[in-house]
Amino acid sequence: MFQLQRMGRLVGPNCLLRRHGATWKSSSFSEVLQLEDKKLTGVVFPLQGLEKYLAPDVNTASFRIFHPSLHDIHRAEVLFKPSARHVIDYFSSAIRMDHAPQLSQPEVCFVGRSNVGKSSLIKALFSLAPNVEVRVSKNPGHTKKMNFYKVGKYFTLVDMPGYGYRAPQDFGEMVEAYLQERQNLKRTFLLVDSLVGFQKADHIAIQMLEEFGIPYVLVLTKIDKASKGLLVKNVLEIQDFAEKQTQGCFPQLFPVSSIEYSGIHLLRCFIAHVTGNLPLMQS
Ligand SMILES: Nc1nc2c(ncn2[C@@H]2O[C@H](COP(=O)(O)OP(=O)(O)O)[C@@H](O)[C@H]2O)c(=O)[nH]1
Ligand SMILES: [Mg+2]
Repeated sequence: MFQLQRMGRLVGPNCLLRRHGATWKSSSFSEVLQLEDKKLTGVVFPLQGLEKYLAPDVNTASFRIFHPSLHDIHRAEVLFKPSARHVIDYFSSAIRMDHAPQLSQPEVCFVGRSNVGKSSLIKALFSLAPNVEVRVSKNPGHTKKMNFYKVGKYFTLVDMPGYGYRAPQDFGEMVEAYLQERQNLKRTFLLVDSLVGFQKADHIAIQMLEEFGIPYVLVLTKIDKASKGLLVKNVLEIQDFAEKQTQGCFPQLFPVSSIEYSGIHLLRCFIAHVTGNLPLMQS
């Protein structure tokens, strides 16, 4: 048993682009495409956006392992837009594995320390479906349930209870049972806070995923809050760790900001791809 518990510019009448200091915010890909090239790269491919801050000898090959075309990113976005025939919504919650809904469609889950940004990330992924009620707990460590969100008949996203700070004792067991038993689980996203990097609880979670042989992906959250220096340091350390010290970890990190939408379009595309809904035309 793993001890997880211890541990403004307007360019058209309907344009949603808003100027916020020096930052552009947009959740829709067609709007993001209107950004000038440098900003577009930073928002859509945050790892490449960091390349200019790296020493010239740093090997950035792992920054482009998943590198879909802009066309593929646009195709993926269609899955995240609801319509009368494609309903995206909260489905149910469970406090134990035997309460989890029986769903056969592919599933991905989001795990990480309390407050790392799991629910906010799901909200950002669903920003094109603003009616989805994403359950965000007011007090850190109080999301005790697994929350299931169905994206039509294509896939399900699962917001898992946080581990670490003030997490009740049964959290580890619930997460552990889900990861081991869920047949339709296609990928686990483990979120790490870009302000603090890996914490002890993250290493315990990684050890568990490695031991179970579950494929997982590291996501670096809140990148809008970290200085470029800190971000580069954490990105390089985490990439290096993923490449050299893990078996089941996808060797490319996904940095995101759920406030500025950086990395969100790429992550939507990756989720569509790993759930078998988007064969890539180019990669
Ligand atoms: N600046 C910034 N804050 C974020 C981001 N993601 C989450 N937060 C904040 O971090 C806190 C915890 O987020 P939440 O999604 O509830 O974390 P969870 O416990 O992992 O579900 C909240 O105050 C969020 O507003 C982000 O990308 N940028
Ligand atoms: Mg939450």
